[in-house]
Amino acid sequence: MALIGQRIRRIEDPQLVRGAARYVGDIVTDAPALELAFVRSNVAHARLVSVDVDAAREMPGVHAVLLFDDVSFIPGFSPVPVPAAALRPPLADRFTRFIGEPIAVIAAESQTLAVDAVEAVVVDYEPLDVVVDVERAIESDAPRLFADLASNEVLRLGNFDPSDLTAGADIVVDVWFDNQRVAVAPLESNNILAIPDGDQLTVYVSTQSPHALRDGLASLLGLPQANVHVIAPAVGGGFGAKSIPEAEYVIACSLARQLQRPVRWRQTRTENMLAVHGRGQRQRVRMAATRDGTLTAIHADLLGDGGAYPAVNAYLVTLTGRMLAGVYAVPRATSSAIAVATNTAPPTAYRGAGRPEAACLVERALDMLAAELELDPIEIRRRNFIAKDRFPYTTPTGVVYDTGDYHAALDRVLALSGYADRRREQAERRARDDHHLLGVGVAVYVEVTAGTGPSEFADVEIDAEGKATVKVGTFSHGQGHKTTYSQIASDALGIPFSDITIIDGDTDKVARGVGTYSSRSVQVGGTAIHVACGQVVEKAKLLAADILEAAAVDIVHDASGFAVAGVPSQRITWAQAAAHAQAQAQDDGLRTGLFVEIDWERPDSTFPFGAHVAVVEIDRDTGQVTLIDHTAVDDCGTIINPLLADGQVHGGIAQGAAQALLEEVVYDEFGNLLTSNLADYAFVSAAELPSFTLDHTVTPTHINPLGAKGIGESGTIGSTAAVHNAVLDAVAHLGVRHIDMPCTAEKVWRAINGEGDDGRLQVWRR
Ligand code: MCN
Repeated sequence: MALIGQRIRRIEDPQLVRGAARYVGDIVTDAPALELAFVRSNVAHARLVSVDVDAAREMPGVHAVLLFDDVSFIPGFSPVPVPAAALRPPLADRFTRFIGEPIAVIAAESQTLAVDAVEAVVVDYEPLDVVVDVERAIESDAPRLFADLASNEVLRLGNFDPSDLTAGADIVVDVWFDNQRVAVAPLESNNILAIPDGDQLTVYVSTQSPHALRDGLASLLGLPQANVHVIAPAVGGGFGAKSIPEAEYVIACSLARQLQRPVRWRQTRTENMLAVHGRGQRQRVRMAATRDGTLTAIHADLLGDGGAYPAVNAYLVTLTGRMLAGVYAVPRATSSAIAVATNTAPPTAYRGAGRPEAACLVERALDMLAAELELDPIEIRRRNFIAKDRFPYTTPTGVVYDTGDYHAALDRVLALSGYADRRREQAERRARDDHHLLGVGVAVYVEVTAGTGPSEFADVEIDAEGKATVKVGTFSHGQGHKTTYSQIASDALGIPFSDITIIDGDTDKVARGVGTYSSRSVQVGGTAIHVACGQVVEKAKLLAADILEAAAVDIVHDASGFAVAGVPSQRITWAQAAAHAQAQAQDDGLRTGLFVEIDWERPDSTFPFGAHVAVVEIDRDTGQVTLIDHTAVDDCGTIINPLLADGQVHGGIAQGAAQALLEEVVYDEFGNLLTSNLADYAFVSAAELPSFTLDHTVTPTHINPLGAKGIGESGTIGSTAAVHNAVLDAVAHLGVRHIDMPCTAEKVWRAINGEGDDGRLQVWRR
């Protein structure tokens, strides 16, 4: 029986649930590790007049105290070109630009001693004017973060002056949205342990991309890659934010080399909340249509909050612009994108990374347009969908969607969610002026997966017992790749699932690798495994032909091995084929045995899609919103393991609903972070969520032989917009047109009571 498509339970879970998994913090070193603690800025914008570390240096157990002048590398990681003046220094250099920015680092015999020494450092700040809001930051008289730059804009791309959006339209809805900053908040914060041995360095680190991190560390430390060995043990969640060489990591590694002692940095929860954020985009959207709701144009002006050193977020804002057409055959879609520096922590990638921002914008504006035209939200969507016979479809933003069937996903989710009944119930509640308002929100999304990282490495080898070892360059940090990849390999090889071993997360064991992000692993890493396994089968056929003295074309392969077609009695097992490969091996120093190594290059990205329906209940007296039902129909092409895919969607919906209803990173006007711990930050828990109803449509892609697209971020992308729309649907009859996320009780109550935020809505009508 083929294993692809089976709901196989995760083989990873027993050790996780038993507490047997080993995280970076669990690794014990022979020589005790020095622990790092950072002196961090408690002023959002200041000139550093002096940093007095003398007392700290004298404290018992302190081995090193470093300031900017003591560190020579420039991490400055950015996927898009930002001006050199705005690159982030590893430790603050004369200026500090956000609360939490590291100024000095202490290495001491224990974490307690290091933290005590941090307290002994005296920093003299000369406070400077602070700018926190992106719209304020681009004003000409705004406080500037970088004296060498003319303004706080660090990146400016796109079409700033769309020609007349009213052309051919009867209505234009013009509105502002705030896609707020949220905390990534993984269960395990950032962690590193660097163990030196002369010029060699072994690094245990909580990362999504061990090879990329090794390459980054090696280059910043000025070492050959071969001298750096990165091991990612169990990782307690990454959600997009554990891909880059953090400045703290490079400092830990360089101190370990310098002091020839293991060095460990454990990021505290507060440090994580201070530094690790996602989203943060202000959006002005103009959506134009004819009277019957046919879209004629969409234009978005996007302001990406890059924080103090715009880098990853400067790229993400451009990705939002590229996905602006959504699932609709709108003839014009244009955008401008500005990445703005503010006195806040620089946001990074967070589950969906640029695509939820696009889906939220399109789906919310479309509901507003429907309301203005008095059209049903379902009807306006159906009218504008890209028809399924138009794929591959090139959007006006130049993106090529591979495959899609948006009508099917919407039809399925409406049926499954009991949409019509919900609408009836809503009408009844409104008729009897019920204090519990019912809202039904719909969102149909398309997203891009494997957007970056075009190739992946796989190495498949058969051993003397006929078992397979698969090494792969992706790294599973919660996605269950060992299970999923074993299914793929088992089907391709005909070797039992339990006889397959998957190895990832170790740069010495796996020759190369790109990593896990952009929901790329199954479609690129999984395909690499599938293709490599196919080639191993072909090699084994040659070996079997040799043993059986037959022609290779006559050899057939099935789960019990290899045989000449029509002569099933004489079989060659995998073990025999592997032994024959060894016997044939030349003594030329090259790798021997039955194996294949490949780098599979994906021809293009894939475009998963789906439709979500959220149902909320709002207490009219308090504004409290409760998500009472959420139904998702997602399409990631061929599903390798529906159980695990559902698990991915579950987690994604939780995070998306949390952004719509609860979570927000809040700074005050002085740049103080008001949400620096899990008591002040409204982190979602299971108690706030209903059980979800999930289903899938299956529209395979032609981009890879598995037909698979990504699913790791879909739940987030569909749910944020659906839940947000549900809240607005619940209060629409009270005259409320918009509430920015998160739709907290206070905001909803204010909106119901006439103090709402209408998104500065303007409507032009012909
Ligand atoms: N899957 C499947 N069939 C497909 C696609 C996926 O069965 N066609 C299943 C597989 O079981 C696979 C899993 O879904 O193991 C995820 O596959 P994929 O969509 O390829 O995504 P990645 O493995 O590349 O994971 C990355 C993605 C991203 S970008 C974020 S952010 C995220 C996410 O995964 N972070 C996570 N899910 C997470 N889950 C956990 N537990 N922790 C995180 O940090």
